[in-house]
Amino acid sequence: MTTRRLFLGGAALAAAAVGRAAMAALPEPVLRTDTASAPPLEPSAGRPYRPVVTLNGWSLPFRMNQGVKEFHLVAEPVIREFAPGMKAQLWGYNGSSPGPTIEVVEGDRVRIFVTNRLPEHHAVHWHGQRLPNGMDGVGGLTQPHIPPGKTFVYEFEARRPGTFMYHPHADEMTQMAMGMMGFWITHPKDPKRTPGYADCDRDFVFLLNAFDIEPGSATPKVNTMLDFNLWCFNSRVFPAIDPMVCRLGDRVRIRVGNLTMTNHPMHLHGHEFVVAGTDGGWTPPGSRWPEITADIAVGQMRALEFIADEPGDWAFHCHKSHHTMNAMGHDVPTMIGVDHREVVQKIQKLIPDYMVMGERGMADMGEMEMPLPDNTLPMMTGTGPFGALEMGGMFTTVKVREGLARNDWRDPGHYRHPAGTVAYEWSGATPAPARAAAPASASDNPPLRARKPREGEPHAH
Ligand SMILES: [Cu+2]
Repeated sequence: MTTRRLFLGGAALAAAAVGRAAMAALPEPVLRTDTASAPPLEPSAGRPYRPVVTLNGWSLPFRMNQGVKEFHLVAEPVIREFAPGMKAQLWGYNGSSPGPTIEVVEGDRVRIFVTNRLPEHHAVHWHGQRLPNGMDGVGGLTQPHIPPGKTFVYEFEARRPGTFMYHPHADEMTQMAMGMMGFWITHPKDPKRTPGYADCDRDFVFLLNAFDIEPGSATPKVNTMLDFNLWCFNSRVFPAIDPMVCRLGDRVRIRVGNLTMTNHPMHLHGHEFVVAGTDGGWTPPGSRWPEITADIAVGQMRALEFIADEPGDWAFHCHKSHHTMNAMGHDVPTMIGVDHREVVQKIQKLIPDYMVMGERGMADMGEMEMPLPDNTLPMMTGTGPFGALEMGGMFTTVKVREGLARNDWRDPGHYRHPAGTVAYEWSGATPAPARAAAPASASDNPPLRARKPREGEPHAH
């Protein structure tokens, strides 16, 4: 909290400018800086629904005002811990990046107050919703921008059940690169009569987002187009992304929205899932096929559904291998097969701490305690029951356990594998490999001969 106050010097001024009297009619803004996944927020009023769990995030409480569901979003600078040892200066909503998840029910009349405590103007776009054009939140196109210190009101009916996102549509490149985004769930009014929709026992939501933060610094470089170095679920990186804990046999839904600048093939181990929903709605069951990887393009949302029927700790990650790493070391040269012992001895006379890395691959980095710049995470990190995981970035686990209570979301710790079910070292004799016999003469298998262009011909000039 102290750090937050220190950092918000400018924002506090803007807040004062909003004025106590003007704020009196607004719903109290609820702020949360905790990075742990909040338990599902049961609806306090209005139509019933089964709330979601936002990974390393939370759902925004609302108030009912004469039949209208009212929320108060505050756009402001925030400090976000990506993983222990690294905090970033971001922009977000209500104390966190991403902002809180908004949960409503199909048919709800919704009023959202948006207070701008940023140093520049703002506007919020409700990605995927059916609404009056003037509520779509595109600064300059459908509304005037929200100046710093001002509060605007958005009001519309949540017409279509589904999974949506919200994000700035004002200086969008900067504001999204700084971490401004959030999820929006419109639960179906009549779940049993909503085509393609099924109630789930565990319903997780998170956004894919990416940042470019130089090792040793804390503010994202907002002009980066592709070369990001921190690949996140909800502004967190492995090993600090919470596991998704499921009871054996649960019907599970994971809704993933992509607000990065590239696609992410999201991959689940040990189970098959179907894409049961997109940001366009629930998919017809006859259109689904089993998958273990779903590529999620920029600006898309995919709702993945499966039965968690295999106990264990199952990896769930982006399949681009650079996206399961953190910031340090992507630029180091490949040293596999290079014997540089002699050079190292010479360098160590000058720099005693100099280390050899990468001769046998990069796995050493997962175990090595390397000195890093302040506020920097190792490239490959995390430990499991069998040693170093050598991961980072967009990686977490789906933990499937027998005998959990229906509402138990706590991390059950490492999976305890039944005896005889873990890969083990072969201790017997290793037979010589059977190889194909060498050809009897060279003419059976003539050597490949490359012919250079214009070989044997005189040069043109
Ligand atoms: Cu990825």
